[in-house]
Amino acid sequence: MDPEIAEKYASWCRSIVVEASAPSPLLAKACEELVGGIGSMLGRMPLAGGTADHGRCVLLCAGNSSKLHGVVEAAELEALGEEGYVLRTAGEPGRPFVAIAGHTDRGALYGAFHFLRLLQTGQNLNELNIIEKPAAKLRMINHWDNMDGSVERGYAGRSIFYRDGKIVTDRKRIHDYARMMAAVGLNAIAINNVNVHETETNLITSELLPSVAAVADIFRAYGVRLYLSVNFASPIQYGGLTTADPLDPEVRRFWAERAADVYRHIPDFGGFLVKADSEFRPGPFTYGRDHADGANMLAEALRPYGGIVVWRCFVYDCLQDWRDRKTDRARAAFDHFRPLDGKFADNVILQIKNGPMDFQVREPASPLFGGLRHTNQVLELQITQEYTGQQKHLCFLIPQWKEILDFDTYARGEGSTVSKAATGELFGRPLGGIAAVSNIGDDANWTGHLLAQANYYGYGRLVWRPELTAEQIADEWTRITFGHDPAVVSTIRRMLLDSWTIYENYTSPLGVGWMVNPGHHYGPNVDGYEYSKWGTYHYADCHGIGVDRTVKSGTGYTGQYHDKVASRFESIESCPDELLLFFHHVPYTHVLKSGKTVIQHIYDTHFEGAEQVDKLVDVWRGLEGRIDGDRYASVLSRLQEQSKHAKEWRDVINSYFLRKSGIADEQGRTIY
Ligand code: BDP
Repeated sequence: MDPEIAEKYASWCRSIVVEASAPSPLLAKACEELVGGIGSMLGRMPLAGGTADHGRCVLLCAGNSSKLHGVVEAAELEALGEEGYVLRTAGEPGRPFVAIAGHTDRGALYGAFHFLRLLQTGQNLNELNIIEKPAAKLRMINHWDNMDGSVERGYAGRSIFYRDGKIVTDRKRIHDYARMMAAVGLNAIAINNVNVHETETNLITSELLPSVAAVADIFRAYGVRLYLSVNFASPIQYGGLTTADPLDPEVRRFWAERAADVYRHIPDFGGFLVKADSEFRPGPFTYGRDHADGANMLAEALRPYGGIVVWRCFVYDCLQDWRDRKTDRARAAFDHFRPLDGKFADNVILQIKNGPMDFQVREPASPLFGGLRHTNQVLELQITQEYTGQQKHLCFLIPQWKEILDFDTYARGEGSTVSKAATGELFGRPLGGIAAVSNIGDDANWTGHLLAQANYYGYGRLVWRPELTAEQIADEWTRITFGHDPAVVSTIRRMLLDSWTIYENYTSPLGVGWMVNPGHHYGPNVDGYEYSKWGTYHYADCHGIGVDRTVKSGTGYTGQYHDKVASRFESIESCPDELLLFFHHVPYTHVLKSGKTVIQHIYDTHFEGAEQVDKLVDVWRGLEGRIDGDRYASVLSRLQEQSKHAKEWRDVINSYFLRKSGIADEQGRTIY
C-alpha cells in the first residue's frame, strides 16, 4: 500500500469501538475481521474495545446506539433490513469517526467487510456515506462435492469438505471458506452434490448429522446458512420403505422425522436442495406425481422449522432423441414447470438455470423467468467452468451473467429483467435470489487458475448489487488481489474483460453450443454430441447449420417467451447474431448483421480467438517482475496451455466446417 495512504488509514484505524445492545458472535467476528484485516494491511494492529471519545476511530454498531445519535437515525437503520449497513464518516471536528452500522449484527459484519474493501481499493475515508442492502435475499452457493472427496465438475483439486465418505476433521479450510463467503456477501451454502449418490451420501442420517452440525456451526459464525442436497428416494434408501411416492403417508412421515432430526442438530438449517427426475435421479414421475407434489411434500416436512425447499428445474428426458424435431431439450424446463405455476407451497423456491440448455458459453435466458408469476424462483449460475475452459482457460464470467440478469423478459412490460424476476421483485414474491455452482476446491489458491478467483468474487458482488458493472468488479478484484500498480491493474482488468469473448471466438459459434468432448466436456469435438441421445445437436450438414426453434417451422421454443422477445428471436432478421444458430438453421452463406457470411464468421473468429490468446500470453509476460514470481508463473503456465488448446479448437472447428461446406476461407489461410 502507498505509504502516504497507509498513514491516513492508520490515523482512522487506531481503535475499533464496538456497540451492540447484546453481545453477539457475528459482531465479534466482524471486529476480529477488522482488526486482522487492518492489521495485515497497515502493519499495525488497531485496538479493539475502548470508547469513541478519544480521537479518530472506527465505530462498529449493530442496532441502535447512543453513539449513532445524529449520525444514523433509527428509521434509517431499520430500513436497512436484516443485512444492510451504513458506512458514514461523522463526529465532531477533532473527534471524527467512521461508523459501520447495521440494523442487525449480520449487517454490521457485511459493513465491516465493505470497509476493508475500501481500504484495499484505496478509497478516501474522509466523507464516506454508503448505504447498501443486498438485491437478492438468498445468495447461495451449491457445492457439487461428493463424499469420496471428489468434486463433480471441479477443477481446483479435491473437496474441502469430505474425504473417504466422511466429513474432514481438520476444518481450517472450511473455516477460511466461510470467511471468504461472508466477505463477498454470500449467505447460504449447500455442501453436497445435487447428484446425491445412493450408497455414500447419508448426511441426513443420525449417524452423520453431528458432523454436519459442526460444519453448520462454522458457517453460522459468518452468517451463512447450511443446506443439504437430498435424494428423492431416501425413504427407500434409509427409511426401509418400498416407495418414495410423495403422497404416501409413510413417506411423508419419513421426511417429517428426518426434518425433525436435522433441526435437532442444526436449529437454523436452511433446507433441502433437490434434483429430481433428471439425468437418472429419482423423482415424483416414478409414481405418476408431478413436481409440485414432490416439492410440496418436502416443504411440509420443513415448514414447522422455517426451512425451505430449493427444487431444481433442470428436468429433461436425457434419453430422448428428438431428431424428429417434435420435442426439444430447450423446451423441457418450461414445459414441465409452467403448468405448475402457483401450485408450489410458499416455502418452495424453483431453481432455474440461466439458460434453457446447460451452462453453454452462450445461451438466451430461460423463458421460465417471467414465465412463472406465482412461484418463488432463484437463478442458477455456474461459476465452475465446466463448458468454459475448466479453469485451464481464462474466462471471466461476469459479463455473461450480467447479460442474463439484464435480459428483459417483458413479463410486465419493459424493464421486467431476469434480475427482478429472480429476486422476487417483479411479481412481489416473498422468496428469491441467486445460486451458483462453486468453482473452489482444496488447491492452495482455491480455484486452480488464479484468475478464476475473480469469478467467485464477482459472483458474490453481483448478487449483492446486480447493477455493478463487469468493469467495476474486474477492477476491484484486481486491486484487491494484486495492488494498485497501474500497469498491473489495467492489464489484468483488460484480460478479464476480454476473456469471455475470446473463449467464445474459438469455441462453439453463434450460440450453437455443445461442440465439446462428451462426458468430461473439455476440448473440441464437433460431432461428439451430434448422434447421441442427450438432445444437444447442431444439425450441421453440407448446406448449413443451426437448430430451428421457431414456432413457424421448428420446435416452437421461441413461443415460450413473451411476445416481444418471442418475435425478436423468431425472425432471422431480428435475432441477434450471437444467438443465431441457437434459434435458426441457416445456410453457410447466410449473411450476418456484421456483413459476413456464417462460414466466414466461423473462420474469422476462430483465427482471431487463437491469436487473441497468444496476445494474452504476451501481455501477461509484460507483468513479469511486477507481481510475485509464484503467481506470475502459475498464471503463465495456464495461459500457455490455453494458447495451445485454443489452436486445437481453431483447427478442429475450422476444418470441420471447411469440409462440410466446401467453402474456402476468403483470406486463404491454412485450415488443417
Ligand atoms: C451438467 C453437468 C452435470 C450436472 C448437471 C446438473 O454436466 O454434471 O449434474 O449439469 O446441473 O452441467 O444437474
